[in-house]
Amino acid sequence: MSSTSESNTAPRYLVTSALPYANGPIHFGHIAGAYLPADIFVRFLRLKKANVIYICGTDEYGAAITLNARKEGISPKELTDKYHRVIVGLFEKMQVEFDNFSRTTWPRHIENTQRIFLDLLKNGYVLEKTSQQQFCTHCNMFLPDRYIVGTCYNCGHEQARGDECPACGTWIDPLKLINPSCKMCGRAGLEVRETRHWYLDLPKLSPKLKEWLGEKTWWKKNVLNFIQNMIDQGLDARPITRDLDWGVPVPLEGAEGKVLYVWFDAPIGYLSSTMEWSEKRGEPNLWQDYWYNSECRMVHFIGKDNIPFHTIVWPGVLMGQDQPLILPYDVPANEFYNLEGAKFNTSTGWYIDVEDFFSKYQSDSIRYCIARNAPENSDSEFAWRDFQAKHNGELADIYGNLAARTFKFIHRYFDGRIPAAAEPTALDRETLAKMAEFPERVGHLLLDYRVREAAQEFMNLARLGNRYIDSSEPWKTRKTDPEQCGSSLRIACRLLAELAVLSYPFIPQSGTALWRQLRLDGTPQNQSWDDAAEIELPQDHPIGEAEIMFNKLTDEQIEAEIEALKARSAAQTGASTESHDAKSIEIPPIKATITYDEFAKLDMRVGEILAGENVPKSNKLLRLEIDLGCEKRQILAGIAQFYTPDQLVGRKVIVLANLAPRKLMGMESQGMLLAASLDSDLAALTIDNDRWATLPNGSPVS
Ligand code: B3M
Ligand code: ZN
Repeated sequence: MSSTSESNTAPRYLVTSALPYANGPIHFGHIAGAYLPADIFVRFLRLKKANVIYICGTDEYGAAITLNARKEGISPKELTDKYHRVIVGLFEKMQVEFDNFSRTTWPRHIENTQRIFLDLLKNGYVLEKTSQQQFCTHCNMFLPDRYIVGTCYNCGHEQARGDECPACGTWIDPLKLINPSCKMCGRAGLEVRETRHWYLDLPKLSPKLKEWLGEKTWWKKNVLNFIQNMIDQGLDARPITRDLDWGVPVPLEGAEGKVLYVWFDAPIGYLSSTMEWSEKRGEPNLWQDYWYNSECRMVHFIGKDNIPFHTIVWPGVLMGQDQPLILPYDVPANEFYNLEGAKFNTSTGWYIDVEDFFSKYQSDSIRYCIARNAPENSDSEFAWRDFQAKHNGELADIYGNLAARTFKFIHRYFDGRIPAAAEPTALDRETLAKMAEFPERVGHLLLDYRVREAAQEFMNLARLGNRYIDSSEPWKTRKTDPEQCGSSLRIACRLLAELAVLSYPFIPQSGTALWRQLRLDGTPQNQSWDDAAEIELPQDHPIGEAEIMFNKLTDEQIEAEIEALKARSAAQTGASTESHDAKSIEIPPIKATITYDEFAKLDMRVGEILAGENVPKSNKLLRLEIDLGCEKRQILAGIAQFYTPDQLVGRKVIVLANLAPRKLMGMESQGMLLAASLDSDLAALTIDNDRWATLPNGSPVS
C-alpha cells in the first residue's frame, strides 16, 4: 500500500480510471470500482496541494462494439457517439470530474497507438505468426473466439464458447470445437482459414516485468496475488491484432483489414487523453511534465477484471517502446459491486435506471453509500435499504443534523453571527485536540485507498460535533453562562468548517453547502487539507440561513423502488414477481420424481479437503485432495471463481463418491464435490458446525 511517510510532501500525480466502453450506459457497479474511488482520491490530493490531473475517456473499439452496432442497425461510429454522450452525462450527475475525458477514436490517439506498435516491432517485442482461424462466410469475417459456439470436446456441453466452456471450465481451442457455429448469424459451417497476426512477446518482456513488479511492495494484496498467479503459470505471447474493420489499423503494408486489438490501444488512451488535455489548455507539451517525469506517480483505478492488462500487458508495452514514458506507480484494483444480491444486468432488467435515480436522489447520497461500502477487498453491493439507512441515519441524522442545530441556534440567539471565543473548558480542549487529529487520520486512509474507513472516519468527526453539543448543553449555558454558550457554538462552527473540507472529496455538494452556510470565502476545494482543523472564523462573522441538506427517505419510497426493480426484472425475464425473491434469476423447475431405490444408488460421503491448488490454464477448476476416511481422492471442482484453495483446506464437504471418474484438463476427477449454484453464483456444501466436526471422514450422507 502506498506509504504515508510522504504525506507531507506533495508529489505529482497522474490519476486515471479505466476507460469505459462506449457500448452502453455505465452503472453503479462501474462507478464503485473505477470512478468514485478515483474521484475521491483526486479531490483529496488537490486539498493536499499535490499537482494532480485526472484523465479518462471512452474506449471505442473492439468486436463487442461492432456487434452491438450491427444489432442496433447503426454504424460503430454512431453507436460510440451515442454512448460517449450518455456516459459523459452520467459522470456529470455523479460529480465525477475529470481534467480530460477523451475518446479513443481521437486521431492523435490512432497515431500514438501506431507509433508504439512500430517501436515494439522494431525493438523485437512483437512477433508475426500465421495461424488458422474460424471464418464465417455469411458474415464475411474472422470470428473472435467469443463469437463462436459449439460442443465442448472435453465434456460434451453443447453451448461452449470459442474461448472457454462454461460447464467444465476448459480453455477452448476454437479450432477444435465440435459443430462450431457463428454466434452473430447463427449459421454453422464455418471455414478454417489462414490469417496472419502480430503477437506481443511477453516471454521476452517477462524478466523485466518480474523485476519491476518485484519492487511494488506497496500494491494491494489482491492485486499482487493475482499477478503472482499469472506469472507463476508463465506468460505466453499474446496476439495484439485482429481481423476487423473497426479499430486502429495495423500500420504495415499488406495488413489491410487488420486492426490493433482493443486492449492494446485502450491504455494508450491514457497518454492520448493527457495530450488532448494539454492541447486544450494551449500548452501542447504540458503532458510531458507528467509522462516524461520519473517523479510523477501514475495511478490506475480499475475493476479487478482489468488487472492483467494494467499490470502486465500495459507495462510491457511501455517498457518496449522508445519514448521515456513512465510506468504505473500503483494499480489499486477493486472487486465487484452488485445490486441487491445479483450482478447488475441490463438485459434482465436488474439495474438502476440512472436518469430516474437522479431525478429523485442526490448524488451525494449515492456517493456516500458506495464509499461506505466500497468493494475494496471483497465484492459488495448496492441495496436499497442500505441506501436508505446511510442517507437517513448518517447523512441526515448525523451530518445534516449537526449543521442544522448549530446554525439554527446561532440564528435564534446570536443574531446569526459567530460568537466570541471564551476561555476554553476541559471539554473544549479535548474536542479541539480530537478535531486536530482528523486530517491526518482520514488522509492516511485515503492514501491507502481505504475509502470505506475514510468515509466512516469523516462521519466520526460529525459524531464528535454532535456529542460535543450534547455535552456542552448550550441551551442551558445560554442562561447560566452566555459567554461559554457562545464559545461552544463557535467551536461547533469550526468543526463544521473542518467537516466541510474533510467530507468534500466524498460528498462535494454537501461540503460546499456547509461552506456556503458558514459564508466563508472560496469553496472547500481551495482549502488546505492539513489546516482544516484550524480554519479561523472572525468574530461577528454573519452566517447564512440553515439549509435543509437531506430530506429523509421514507419506507414506502424504498419499498416502491424494490418493487419496481423486481417488476422490471420479472417483465424482462418473463418470470412472475411472486415466484422468487429479489433476484432476476430463474429458479429451475423440480425434476421428474425418482424412487428411493434410485436415490439410494448415490453414494455421498463426508470428505475433508486436505489440499488444493488451481489447475493451470483453467480459471474455473481447482484440484482438490479429499480424504474419504477409507481412501483419498483427487477431485477437480469447477469452483475456482468462488473459493481459493486456502479457504477450502480443512473444511468438511459432501462428495458424490461413486460417480464414474472423468478426465478434465488431462487430469482424472474421482468423484464430485456437491455445491449449490444458480445464475453463476455458487456455494460448496460444507458441514462445519460443532456436531459435524466430530463426524469421521467417510460418513455416508443420506
Ligand atoms: N474498456 C474494459 C472495461 O471497461 C475496458 C477498460 C479499458 S482501460 C484501458 O472493463
Ligand atoms: Zn456469421
